[in-house]
Amino acid sequence: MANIEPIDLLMPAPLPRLIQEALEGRFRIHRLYAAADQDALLTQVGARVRAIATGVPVLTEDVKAPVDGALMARLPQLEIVANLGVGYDNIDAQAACARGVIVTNTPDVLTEETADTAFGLILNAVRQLSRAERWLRAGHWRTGQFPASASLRGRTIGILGLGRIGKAIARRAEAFGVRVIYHNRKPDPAAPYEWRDSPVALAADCDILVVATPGGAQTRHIVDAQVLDALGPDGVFINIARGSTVDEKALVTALRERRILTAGLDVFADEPNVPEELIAMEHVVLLPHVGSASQPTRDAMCQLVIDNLFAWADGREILTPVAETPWKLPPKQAQ
Ligand code: 8YV
Repeated sequence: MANIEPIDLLMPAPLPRLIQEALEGRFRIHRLYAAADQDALLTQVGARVRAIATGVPVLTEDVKAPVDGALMARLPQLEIVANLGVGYDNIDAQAACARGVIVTNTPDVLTEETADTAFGLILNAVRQLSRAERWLRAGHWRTGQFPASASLRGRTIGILGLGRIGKAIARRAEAFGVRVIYHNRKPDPAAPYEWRDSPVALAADCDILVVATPGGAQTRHIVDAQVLDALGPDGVFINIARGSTVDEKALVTALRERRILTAGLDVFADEPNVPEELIAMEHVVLLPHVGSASQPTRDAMCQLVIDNLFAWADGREILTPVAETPWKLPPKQAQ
């Protein structure tokens, strides 16, 4: 092993130490985010880079690092892009497919954690728990009574995107005695819930609309003013998917005008920038994209990134390629 030449790997965005330490030695990491002159770094090492490791949550306002066709064009030897996160809308998977580059993500290991967060948001938004706690801490209990909230009892949860995470949310809803309906492009014959043929129809027939779709162009603004109006003045909107799935301006307007009751949001259109108007709304629950962010789950996600990269480096079958690049071995290596 000592004689093996390290593989050049590009890291467009900073990743947790667990990943960085595990890769050191076998990989030569080029930290694009830390380069004073990114263009110069790409010119210098681009032709040698065979792998990318990246992720969404670590991005800040200053470090937006999409892995797009333009970047891939500068990396002619690229074979794999390993993403920390189940969502990979930060990567142009079609462009990767066209180049025979495998994209991997981190499904399954974060499903239950993210569903827990979704349910926390649902309970919090419906019962106004964060607001009640702020009220207590501010000393108001000595002189008054916190107003009664809405209830989960007898309500219907509408899941937009009944995939792995959507199903885990639905299972929780069942345990809470709450009815579930859903919308996917096509009905899922194995799903024991009623299907609705559009986001508007789903919103019209539920009380709590939960978005659990992937992000990206296909689901951009899938929740718009019309969907929010269909949800109605007693409706609760929950998003643990991607900020891009909702027209955020329409959401702010609907909340301001009380055309929906409240919202619980873990994701935003331009993270980490949250619209001031949302921050000022006491009845809305806002989280800093922590859906999967427990330490054990984040560690499991990191390990899957590491395992995918080492499997590829060793010529073993890759564990979790995404749908657009379903190869277990990169076409370039299999040739
Ligand atoms: C993380 C997520 O914030 O997995 C996802 O798609 O949004 C979250 O788990 C992040 O993407 C991890 O990189």
